[in-house]
Amino acid sequence: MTRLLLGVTLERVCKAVLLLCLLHFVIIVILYFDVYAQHLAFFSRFNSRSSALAQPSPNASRPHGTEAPGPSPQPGANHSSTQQPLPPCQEVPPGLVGRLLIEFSSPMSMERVQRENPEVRAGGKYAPPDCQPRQKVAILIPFRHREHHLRYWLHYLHPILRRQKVAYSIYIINQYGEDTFNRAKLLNAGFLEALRDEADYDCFIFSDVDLVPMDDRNLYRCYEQPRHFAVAMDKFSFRLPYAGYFGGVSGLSRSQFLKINGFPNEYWGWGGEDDDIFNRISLNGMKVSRPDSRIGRYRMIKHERDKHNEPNPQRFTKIQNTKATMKRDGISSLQYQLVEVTRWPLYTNITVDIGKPPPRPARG
Ligand code: UDH
Ligand code: MN
Repeated sequence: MTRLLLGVTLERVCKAVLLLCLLHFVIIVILYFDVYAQHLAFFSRFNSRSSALAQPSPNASRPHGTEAPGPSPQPGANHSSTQQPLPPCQEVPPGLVGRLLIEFSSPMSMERVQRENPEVRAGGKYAPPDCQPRQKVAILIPFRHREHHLRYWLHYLHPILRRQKVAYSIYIINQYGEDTFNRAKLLNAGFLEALRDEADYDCFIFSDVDLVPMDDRNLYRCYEQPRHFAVAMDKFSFRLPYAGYFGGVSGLSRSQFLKINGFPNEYWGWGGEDDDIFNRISLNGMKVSRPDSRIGRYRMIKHERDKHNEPNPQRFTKIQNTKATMKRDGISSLQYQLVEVTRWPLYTNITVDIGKPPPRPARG
């Protein structure tokens, strides 16, 4: 009798164990398919993204019928309409690393920079894939014959800007011909051409091609007040050279830029235009904002003075007259010819003919 009872109990226990095993197996199968389905969804998203980007990029106007030379367009962020809306990017990007090691001794090739930045789309465009950026930024670089500096700039800046989680495009504003250089007029032309390319930029950052930030906490975006980024450059012993310095790298929102009537067009050659811009900002009731000097540190690639960019002897008198000149000289009076727009993998080149300085009135 006791044996029979023991046998029945044992049988029940065995059945229960078997049932548990079966249940366990079913749960494992369900979980397995769930993970598999997620993988499938991920890869199908990835595939649709790369195939969408295999299309030729819509090109900006090419006045002289030029083709974008070099390798084919690069992939970049492109969200299909079926995807969930992205969460807004965090105010302070989580992936910043702080102080950076910047050096210009090892040679840099464009092939290497391209290879190391596959996320950048044709024309030097990027948007964070995982969050909705707070601003859309056009970065404008006044340029002529500084290809070796540009390679370093792109090498360092693309990864920094990606970590900073902004949507951005890089525009090289290349001065056509060999007449006297005019940094501020080039930047005015760049402002209009960037907006012709994409009409919804919120923010414009104006950077010399030879200046690389040494800290990625120096966020390339626009602020409540016009921003001066290059606070502590190595060539000025990491100090602001004077309180009203606004040179090197600066940033204005679209409305801040328009409020000051853009930049002056009449500073030919080196110097003064940045002080004129500083005056415009103050005269229009705004105040320059800056990062802490421990964060706003920069290295400038060492170079000699360029040809056709001699110091402008008129700059000292001109900066005394900003109040009188800013209303007539600026983005409202800008004249130039667009020569060529070319989308390269890591930047958009915009070549403009901005003319030459007016002849000096004869003395006597
Ligand atoms: N730029 C060019 N090409 C030129 C001139 C200027 O691309 O021919 C652009 C470039 O973005 C450059 C910016 O304009 O970074 C400002 O010009 P700059 O770098 O010549 O100005 P900076 O104040 O130099 O750095 C002054 C000359 C220093 C000579 C020192 C010799 N030891
Ligand atoms: Mn320089």
